[in-house]
Amino acid sequence: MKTRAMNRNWIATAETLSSALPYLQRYDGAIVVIKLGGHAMGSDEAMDSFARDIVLLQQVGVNPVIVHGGGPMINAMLERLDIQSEFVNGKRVTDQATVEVVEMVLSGVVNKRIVQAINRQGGRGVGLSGKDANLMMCEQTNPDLGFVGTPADMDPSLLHNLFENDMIPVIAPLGAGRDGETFNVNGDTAAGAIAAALKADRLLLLTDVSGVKNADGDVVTELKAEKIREMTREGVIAGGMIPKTETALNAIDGGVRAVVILDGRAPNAVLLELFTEHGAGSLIRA
Ligand code: X2W
Repeated sequence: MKTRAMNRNWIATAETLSSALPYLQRYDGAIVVIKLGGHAMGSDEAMDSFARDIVLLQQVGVNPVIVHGGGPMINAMLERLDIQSEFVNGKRVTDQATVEVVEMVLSGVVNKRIVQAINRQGGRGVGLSGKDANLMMCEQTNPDLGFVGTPADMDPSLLHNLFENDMIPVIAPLGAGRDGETFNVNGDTAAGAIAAALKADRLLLLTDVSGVKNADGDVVTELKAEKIREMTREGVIAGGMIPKTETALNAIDGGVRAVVILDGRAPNAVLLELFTEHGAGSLIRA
């Protein structure tokens, strides 16, 4: 009994690998930007599994770029330091003390955790922020928000250099301002700007919801940009989903081929989306 079950399992594995061929061919040389939100980051095991999928992507010829968030980790550190923090329209009001903590937590702790997980799986992860090689120069979003930045001038040439050397960029969403300021950028916004600068084939927004839901609460697997606008006008897309769909629309306007919003906590979410017929989450295209 046991042997037969094992056999079926292995046969299924071989079939899965075989059926991935057209997808492997389609994504050969493609640039795929993956936003890993703080809420989608789980246990060490989940991080290892995510890293393994990313290293696999790189191994089969995809150029993956990770842009990460870390909102919950910033909150925890601000709390430990007794610094109050509030959000206005999904953006953290960021004073000087806060931006120092944001940079410490994102570039220091969260970024290195991801880099280390990738490298433990045999990849060559390189940790950066938008400051490195002027990747993402920013302007102040709104004086009321303090050091919150909007990406203004992108230079992705460093990323192309890393691709050529089989390295996997892992990017914290901070950018420099013209006067030497450090700006805190929303992770989704940063991922969208980086994907647009690279004219990426895919932007995957890994979050803690399964996708864009219709009025009945069912995930819509494919949507045109116009449908997103309509659902937003009707109030079907609301709350925390709005920054994600806005990022998706901006990225598509900026030249990204398609954006997928999916649940990053699901096992092998990235592989399921890219290399199977099934896909995952909601695919948005022009
Ligand atoms: C975010 C940056 C981190 C982030 C913040 O300070 O929380 C702004 O709000 P998640 O985990 O993707 O939400 N920046 C301006 O976006 O993290």
